[in-house]
Amino acid sequence: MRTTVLVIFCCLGWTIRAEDGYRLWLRYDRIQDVTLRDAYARQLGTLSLSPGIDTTDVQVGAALKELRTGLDGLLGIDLAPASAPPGNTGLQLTLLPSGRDSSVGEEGYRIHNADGRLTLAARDGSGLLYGTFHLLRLLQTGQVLEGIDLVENPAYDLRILNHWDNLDGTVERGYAGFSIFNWHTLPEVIDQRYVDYARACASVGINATVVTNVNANSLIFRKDYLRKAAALADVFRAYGIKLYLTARFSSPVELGGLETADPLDPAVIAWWRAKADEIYTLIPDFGGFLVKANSEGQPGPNEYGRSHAEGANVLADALAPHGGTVMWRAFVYDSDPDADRAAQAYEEFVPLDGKFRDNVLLQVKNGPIDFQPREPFSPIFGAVPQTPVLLEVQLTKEYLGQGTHLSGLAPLFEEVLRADTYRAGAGTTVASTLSGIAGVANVGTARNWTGHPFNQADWYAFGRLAWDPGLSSREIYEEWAAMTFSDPGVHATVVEMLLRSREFVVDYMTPLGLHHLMATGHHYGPGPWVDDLHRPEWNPAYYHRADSAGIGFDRTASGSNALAQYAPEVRATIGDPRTCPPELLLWFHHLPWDYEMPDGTTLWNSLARRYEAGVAGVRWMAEEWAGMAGSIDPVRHREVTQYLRIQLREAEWWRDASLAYFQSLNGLPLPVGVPEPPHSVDYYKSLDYPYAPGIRPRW
Ligand code: GCW
Repeated sequence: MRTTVLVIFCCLGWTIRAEDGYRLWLRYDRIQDVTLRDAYARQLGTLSLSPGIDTTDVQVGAALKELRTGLDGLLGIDLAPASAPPGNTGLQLTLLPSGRDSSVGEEGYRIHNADGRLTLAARDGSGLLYGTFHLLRLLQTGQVLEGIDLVENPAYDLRILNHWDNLDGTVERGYAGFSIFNWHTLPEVIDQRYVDYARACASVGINATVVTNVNANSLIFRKDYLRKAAALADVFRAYGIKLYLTARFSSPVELGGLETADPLDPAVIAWWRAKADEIYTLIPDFGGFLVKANSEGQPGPNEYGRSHAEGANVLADALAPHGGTVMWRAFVYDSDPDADRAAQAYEEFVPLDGKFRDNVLLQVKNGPIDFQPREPFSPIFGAVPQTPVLLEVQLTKEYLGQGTHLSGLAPLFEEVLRADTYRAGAGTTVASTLSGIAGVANVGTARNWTGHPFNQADWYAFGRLAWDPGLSSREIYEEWAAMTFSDPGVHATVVEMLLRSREFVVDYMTPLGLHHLMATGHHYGPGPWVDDLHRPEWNPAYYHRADSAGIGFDRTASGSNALAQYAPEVRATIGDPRTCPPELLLWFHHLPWDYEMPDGTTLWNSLARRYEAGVAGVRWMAEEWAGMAGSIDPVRHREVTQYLRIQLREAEWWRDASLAYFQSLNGLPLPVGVPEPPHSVDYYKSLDYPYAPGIRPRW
């Protein structure tokens, strides 16, 4: 895992090393503050294991290995595990017998310092592993260990990454290279990346992963592929990570040779049972299936006149004897020209509440449309009390700059987790309604895993929030910055950039509640003018509804009434444009261009200024970053500089193309301070991007 590290120059006392980003936040470079390092070394210099600890347990083994690697790097000490007798000083690892210290649950841990001894206590191997990573994080972020006494338990049992990785190695909506899972060389070749991926996940508390795309391929269920998947599961097990696979609903036909995939057909039921049994012989702790059905062309139970619950239940029944679960996605919409896409998932799934088996979770995207830079929370949260729900967020930046734009996602995650659904009275936050969190992964074969170095922070933040949704974005970014960049002089600015950047993206792409204005198919760049796609809800014009008189999607009672799907308290605020938060104004309201905003400006002027503010924000980030040149290792500094150059150019493009288009409808002048678009709207319409990620360039 250790990469070639060259000391290349010193700056203000800080040694800046060459860095390629592969080590993520688990860098473990030597702590340069000698006093602090000596203090840690005194506290952690010896290790004793309580008698109950089984060192042959793979998770205990992983914890001990990480501890040795971490302390070797950070402190330069060589811990010899289990060699030291239990004593009064040093570090002690303890397994809590059942009945003792009920504050620590499964996967949880306590770190406690008293009388010169630091104890890490947990109930199981995974708790020791998470506690180890926490301890190392305390050192990496320079925390004082004296008198420490903390207990951590995960908020949710399921904290899962979803890879949209295809069996051919491509990644749908992936912007960081190809899939890290190499189905060609598995199961023999165990790439060190699999181990380091698992370490990174475990370090932030991620305990499950779906390694295949929701746009699924039945082949994954063939024996040879299952053996390959089993090899991955073997690696992940040591890091507390369960493997899941996506299930293509038509697999009984495609792979099983049956004539139907009707979930009520006895042969189909038997096929799924046999398949589940087979999987569990190869992967005894297999997690279960993730399913996208009757959505965007994927097969599903509706084709046989069956409901989503009937479809999910047949898979759930097959997994139940083995303890597996089904995650059934609520991302379902059809192309009814009169329907509001934002209302469809709720209409489909809320009536099914109570009809799913106990081992089915409904997986709901954060907003009612599709991972936009900003959406209101999905009305399904809190509305299906009898069904466990997983929140799905997207780490890969399909709609937020496709991997080249710096845009920290923690504030987006935090916004949805803290949103009040009012379903069971005030304070029924989305977080309080969940049974787990899923994140669409943003990693690939890029040397630094995520392409843009700052995208590592999204992986980090996702895990931390899935473990503890009460954390603030600021706390998370302060940790990440301290672990990722050596010079403390840059941390505050890095944190500010991450905290503010998502709002910049919202402003230069889709301000004031606008949404889905990205160009067709690849979603790269602006395309607000597109209105000729055969499915109405794939057209940006469907979403903004702008004309000479006004703009916005009326989702109140005078429009689609999708607003009715929210609790009365939410409706009361949002339903009136004067009390609706400006960030969501045009999501819920269609308003005239001269509508007066709370600050007295017109809607048009306000909108135009937002576009400009987004661009100014990127300019600010570029200047701040340039100012840190001597304090950040040159490779990562140069990479981010280059990406910021793209981001600034594209932010200007978004602003200019959007304003030119809206001006072509309303003929209004731009307010002072907002530059005229340099080209006509026809020019922006004429641009095409054969190199946009995810499309095959054609002549
Ligand atoms: O956001 C859309 C994407 C599709 C994706 C789909 C989904 C995996 O454009 O590429 O398919 O969502 O979430 O299923």
